[in-house]
Amino acid sequence: NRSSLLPLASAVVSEAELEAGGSVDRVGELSQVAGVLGCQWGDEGKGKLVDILAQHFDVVARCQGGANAGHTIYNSEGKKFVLHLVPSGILNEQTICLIGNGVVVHLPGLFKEIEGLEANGVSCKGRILVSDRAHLLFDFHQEVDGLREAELAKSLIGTTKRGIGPCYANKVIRNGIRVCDLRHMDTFGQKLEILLKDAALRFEGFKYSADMLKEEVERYKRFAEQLEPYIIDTVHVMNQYILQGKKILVEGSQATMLDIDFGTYPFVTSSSPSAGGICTGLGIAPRSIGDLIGVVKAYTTRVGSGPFPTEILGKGGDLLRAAGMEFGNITGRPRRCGWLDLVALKYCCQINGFSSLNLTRLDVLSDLPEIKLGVSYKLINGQRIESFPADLNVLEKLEVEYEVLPGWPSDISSIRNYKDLPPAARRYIEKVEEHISIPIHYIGVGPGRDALITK
Ligand code: 2SA
Ligand code: GDP
Ligand code: MG
Repeated sequence: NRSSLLPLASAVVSEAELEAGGSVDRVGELSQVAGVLGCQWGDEGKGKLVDILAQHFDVVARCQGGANAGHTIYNSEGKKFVLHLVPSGILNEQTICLIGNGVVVHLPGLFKEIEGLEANGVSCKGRILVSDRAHLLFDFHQEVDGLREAELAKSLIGTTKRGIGPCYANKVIRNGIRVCDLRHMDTFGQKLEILLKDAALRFEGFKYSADMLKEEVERYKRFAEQLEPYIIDTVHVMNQYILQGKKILVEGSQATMLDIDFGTYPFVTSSSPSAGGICTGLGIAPRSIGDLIGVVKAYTTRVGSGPFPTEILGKGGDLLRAAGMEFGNITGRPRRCGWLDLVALKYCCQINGFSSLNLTRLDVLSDLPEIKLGVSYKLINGQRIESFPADLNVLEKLEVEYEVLPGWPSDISSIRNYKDLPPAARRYIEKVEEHISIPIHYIGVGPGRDALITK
């Protein structure tokens, strides 16, 4: 069921469909195991789509990242929730929310998030499962994250300072502490001491004492008890769910351009937000995964440092930021804004093999006299390239070639049928499809649950 491999004709809404209203039920068509992944540098609106699709899935699972994610969703009364570790299926009462082995879990943050949800009437009891293989992210990881950034000074990555890199570093260097270790509190302190000693040796500014260690172990003894009902072998559970025919939706966080392997390294996160991260982060086989939906903003944003070929510097970027209210969910940092980059998007689509795309925030582009689409890159020597370069030196010097399309001077946020979109908005969508050869099945025209056009 990979419509990305089908000819583009499948992407275009037929005349008959347009006559019928141009709105198609795409959700019912999704495979048993499906995924929603970010296509750019994060904040594309993955949470919103996951929340909407969750009504049709039994399980929503996170496979990578941690509380660096900020997924914004709204309930049917329009109440806003920003989720960091809890999967975006939580507002749908029937959905089980699973945190897979690939996620790094900050327990104080997780419990705070659950408390906040419960206080706002969202029942989490018995609905959240946490992998016994997931790595624990401690407060000290966050401190180390800050110290590393301070050390990098001008060339800092611009992390969320949520401790993500340091925690994955411990995982990969093989001295990390996992959720299952909470069941052995007798040796927990020794393991934690090794990590703290390491940090103190490495960073002058990092202080720890025997008393601090003791206090942290006592705190984690309480967390261990509190977490016990949530802990499970999620690999076994996920594979059982698949055999039982349960519908599973995987929620990506961050995005392919921030992927540790495929992103603009070193200005990336420390996990695999691309398709491969689903298998490694949940322990399910590639062949069990069907549809993957790529979520892409109608323009581009990036928070943090690193190359951004289609960035609009100066006033133009400020205007787009103001129109889209583009500020980080956790850190409140202004997001850098730019045009849609089809070279980067094609690269991302190659890596992930999306069956369809969700183009989000199309409403934000309303009222612009013209809209640019980055269609190719030209190197300093004039050579045109079709692939996304690995080398930051190349990326920083290249020139982007644009196609300029007319804008539409009207508010589209209350439109629900494709055919009712202004012709220029449809032209923009179809132009992207033409370049990417993947159908855009979902179009976001507002933050609310209902503000989605299916095509
Ligand atoms: P980290 O913290 O180690 O993962 O940071 C490494 C890079 O990854 C980027 N990153 C993000 N980019 C956009 N949104 C993210 N989540 C929050 C949000 C961000 C916020 O939803 O708004 O509040 O600032 C996210 N998480 C990680 C990060 O900016 C670095 O470039
Ligand atoms: P995520 O990290 O990919 O889930 O995205 P974020 O929640 O960080 O940022 C996306 C922002 O855009 C949130 O504030 C969403 O409520 C909002 N949003 C999602 N889709 C749309 C859309 O189609 N139009 C508008 N105007 N806002 C949207
Ligand atoms: Mg976000």
